[in-house]
Amino acid sequence: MNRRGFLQLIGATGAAALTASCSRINSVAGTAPGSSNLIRFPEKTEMIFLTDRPPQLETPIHYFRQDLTPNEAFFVRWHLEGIPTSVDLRTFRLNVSGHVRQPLQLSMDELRSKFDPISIIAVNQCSGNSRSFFEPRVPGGQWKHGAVGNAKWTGVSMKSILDRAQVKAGAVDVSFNGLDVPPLPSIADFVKALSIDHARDGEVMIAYAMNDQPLPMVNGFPLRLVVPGWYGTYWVKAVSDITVLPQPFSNFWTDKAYRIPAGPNGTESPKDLAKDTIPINRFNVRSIFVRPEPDEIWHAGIPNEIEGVAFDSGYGIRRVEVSTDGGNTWTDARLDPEIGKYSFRRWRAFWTPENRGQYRLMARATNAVGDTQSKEQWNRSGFMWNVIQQVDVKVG
Ligand SMILES: Nc1nc2c(c(=O)[nH]1)N[C@H]1C(S)=C(S)[C@@H](COP(=O)(O)O)O[C@H]1N2
Ligand SMILES: [Mo]
Repeated sequence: MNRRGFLQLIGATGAAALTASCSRINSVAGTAPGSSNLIRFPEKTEMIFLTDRPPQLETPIHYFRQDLTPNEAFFVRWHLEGIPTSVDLRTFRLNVSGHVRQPLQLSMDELRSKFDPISIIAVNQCSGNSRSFFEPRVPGGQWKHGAVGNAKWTGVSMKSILDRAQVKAGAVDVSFNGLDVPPLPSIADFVKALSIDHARDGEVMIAYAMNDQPLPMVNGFPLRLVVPGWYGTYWVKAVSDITVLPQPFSNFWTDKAYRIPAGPNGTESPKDLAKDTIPINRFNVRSIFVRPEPDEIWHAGIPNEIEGVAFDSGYGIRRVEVSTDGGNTWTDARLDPEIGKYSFRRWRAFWTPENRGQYRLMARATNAVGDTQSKEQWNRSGFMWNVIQQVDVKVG
């Protein structure tokens, strides 16, 4: 079904469906640089293929030349095979229950009409973005740098929903469950939680629109949690059940998975694994080259525009420095205007290589509280990669 057919279906019947079919564009084998296995899912463009059951699709880097990542190119990550492929908006309700005086069952119409809408531009990034660069290698989705995207999210603040539900004294956590289901009873349902204070900070939101359009089915239609500055694992998709808890939340996905070493920047040594771990939380600071892409050939004697994006957990990017000589000398890149503290901050630098040859480019971002990127980093889960990126470019 094409996009228009999909939207017409929502308009005409209040129901939306996703055909489960998808097509492989190109089956290049191997991992040679630049060779990507592309796939097309309903409502999505050609994406870098990791897995299809459940879908894990990566955004090609050239989409980051735009401020906002188009919905059709936004990365996709699910844990469980049983993902929702259709949602009937006539019967769908967002349920709010647990430690509240006024449980709620909200229809999409009520969410739109009974609450003030808010919008926020924010980066969503998978904890495992760039995992394929860890050395020694670690198991898990072998993402390059495209398990991240920047979008304008519109919906209702979690605070306004919780206020309407009248949270009782003594609430500790709020858990979020989506419509996806485990394939076997032995596999834990994907449920995540935030502290009650975090859930009520006025920024955490339930989004019904992404870049002013309904969410694509595989990005959480009809509603998803948006947790600005925090890793994607908390951004529960197709969220249907919110439970306020008078005790700390606990399940496989918080007690065993998505934990990082308690030390600085979630780092540990492969030879001496950290004994203390904590739940993954806010983004560290990082920068990603958008141009040149690894296989681009640039020209001597003319100005080439180096371009990238940087972001952090919301302090804001203060500085991006670029090196064109493998890190010996650094110059400041020009930052584009800030379009939101949780957004990508775009940067660019003009560079006129004098001679032909091979050059090593590097970029290093620093945020408003002085955090910068790491020189080396490792952890067993392949989380929070923010090593200063190197791109080798051929000047012809
Ligand atoms: N219901 C549900 N929500 C989920 C997940 C999931 O498996 N099920 N995965 C999470 C993880 S780990 C990430 S990185 C983001 C990815 O969001 P996206 O697919 O829209 O890019 O969704 C999060 N929300
Ligand atoms: Mo993730």
